[in-house]
Amino acid sequence: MAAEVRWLLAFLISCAVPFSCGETPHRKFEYKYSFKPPYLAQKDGTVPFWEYGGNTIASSENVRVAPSLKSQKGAIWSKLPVTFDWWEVDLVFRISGRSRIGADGLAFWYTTAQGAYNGTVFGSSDLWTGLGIFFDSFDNDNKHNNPYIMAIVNDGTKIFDHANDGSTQQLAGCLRDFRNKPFATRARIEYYKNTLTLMFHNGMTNNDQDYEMCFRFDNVVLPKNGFFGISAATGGLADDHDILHFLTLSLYPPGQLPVDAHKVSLEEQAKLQQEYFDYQKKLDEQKEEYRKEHPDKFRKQEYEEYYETEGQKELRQIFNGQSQMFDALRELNRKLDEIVGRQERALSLISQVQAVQGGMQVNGQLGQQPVAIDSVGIRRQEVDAVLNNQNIILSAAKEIKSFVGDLHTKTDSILNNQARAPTAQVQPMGYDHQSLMAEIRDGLNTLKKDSKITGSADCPNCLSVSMFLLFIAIQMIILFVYSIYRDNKEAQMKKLY
Ligand code: MAN
Ligand code: CA
Ligand code: CA
Repeated sequence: MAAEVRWLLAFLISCAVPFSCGETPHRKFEYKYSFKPPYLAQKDGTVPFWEYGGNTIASSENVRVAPSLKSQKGAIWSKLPVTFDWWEVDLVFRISGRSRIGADGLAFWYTTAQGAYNGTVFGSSDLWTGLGIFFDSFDNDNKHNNPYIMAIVNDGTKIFDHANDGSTQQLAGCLRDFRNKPFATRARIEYYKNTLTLMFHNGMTNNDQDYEMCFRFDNVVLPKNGFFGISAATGGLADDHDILHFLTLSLYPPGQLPVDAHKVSLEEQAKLQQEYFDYQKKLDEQKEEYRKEHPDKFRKQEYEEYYETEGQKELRQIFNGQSQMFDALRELNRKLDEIVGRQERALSLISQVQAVQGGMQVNGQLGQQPVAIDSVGIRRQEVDAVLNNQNIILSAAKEIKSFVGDLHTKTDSILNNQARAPTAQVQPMGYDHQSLMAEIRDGLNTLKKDSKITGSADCPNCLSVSMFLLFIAIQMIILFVYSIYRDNKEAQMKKLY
């Protein structure tokens, strides 16, 4: 494809998307065809430039077109017919209810005459002339295609097909959920140069720009000087149908904006804006000065920050309660894991015992006395025996522990004493006796050998038997005296510690 053709195509597509060939229409806010909070309804309940009836309730914050009660109908209509050809209406609304399925829905109207307040089509009149856009929440034809948004243009002859959700009469539509959303849902309905466009915001974010296209339909011819209206109805099922904003803008092709006699010039606008900013700055400075001059008054306000409203208190309590519940659940979970672990260990032990039991039974079949084991696998006496053994081991361990403790304290005291008298020697008990006895034993053995030798051959230089015995006796006496002396010395040492 040639580059020129591609550029031309791109240009045509870009022209087709935003209105006609690059033209952005001028927009003018029309307050006589709009309502919004705050002070949406006056103290007497009226909404300026609007009329409402049926079960509709208007408050300072919104218009509840139909409340969530069975078989309710209501509508709100602009008092004045529109005086401009092209328009955009920004609807901000909430359709909410406690049941999984709601009913019946909300309608936006642009018709040659105001409709009824308790009509058969979403709370308003059938056989209308003009446009109806329906936010149909209930699936009357059971085709599983609701909630649905659709446009129907009527010339005053068509009876709305409620049983089939108007599916055979619709001009355009889209399947969108608009019930129970975290933020308000929005619809931007634009009628400009016979093109009807519906942009939808699904209320899942708080971003004003999150619109997506529901439909765009060309060659739509609507009557001039129509009335805007909103109606809603409930049936066997019910939702609250609330309108928060109804903002109308008149649209004008470039260069066709009507000259307003009261309109201020651009220069004057800039001058006024500058004045406003200056005033704002001056006000901020004065506020700061006042704050410095009267610190006491502001301290009170500071303290007020520490107090919480009933709502904040309730929220905090809910949060705390939920945190506690979460902690308790986590603790329960941990305990459950522990129990499961223990159970698994017990089961593996049982299976081991059963394996042993199997082996014993095999042995019994081979001629030995079979051992009677109950269904669990361990007999009561065996358990008792194991427990007794465990107790014995435990007491033995305790004794060992106390013995080691004693030993420890004694060693400590010895070491302390040693530290106090570094020259003192601590010798192991009984060492000398053993070494002496070993020496005696060795001596006797040598003597035995010698006597054998003397008995077998002549030995003129050898000792006589009597001399030998005397020598032994003297040695024994010396050893005995020495051992008594050592014992006495040790006893004295112990006394000293
Ligand atoms: C009933 C009737 C219907 C309505 C549904 C849902 O079946 O009132 O007209 O659409 O309830 O409210
Ligand atoms: Ca329906
Ligand atoms: Ca349906």
